[in-house]
Amino acid sequence: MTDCLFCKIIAGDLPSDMVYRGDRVVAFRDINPVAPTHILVVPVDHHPDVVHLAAKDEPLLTELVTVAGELAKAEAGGQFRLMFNTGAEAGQTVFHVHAHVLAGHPMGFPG
Ligand code: D5M
Repeated sequence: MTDCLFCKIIAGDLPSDMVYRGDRVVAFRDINPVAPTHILVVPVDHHPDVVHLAAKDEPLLTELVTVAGELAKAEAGGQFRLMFNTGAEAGQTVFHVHAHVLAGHPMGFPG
């Protein structure tokens, strides 16, 4: 999608701190980190949210979660929070599905 921020990052039209680039999934550091490790894991294909992704391409969702786990293991020993904000009311601001990988310090819930 031409007006999608994350499509532009994936295409290389906008800068990012890319930490993983596969054929179908990429990952880059969140611009406003809220944990020592805060990575966004993003499918190359545009899906607006995780429910849409699960309905249309379940293997891609599995790959997204697998990459999230590998990055969390490499950066922070493998314990992490995986978060998909889904809908504006839930805090989603970019409507290209992305998994927040948060790790690197103790966390309570919520917060
Ligand atoms: O998360 C959207 C996230 O995207 C939010 O944590 C900020 C991040 N963001 C926004 N612009 C950029 C760029 N340019 N690089 C890296 N990260 C970015 P949401 O769940 O939709 O609120």
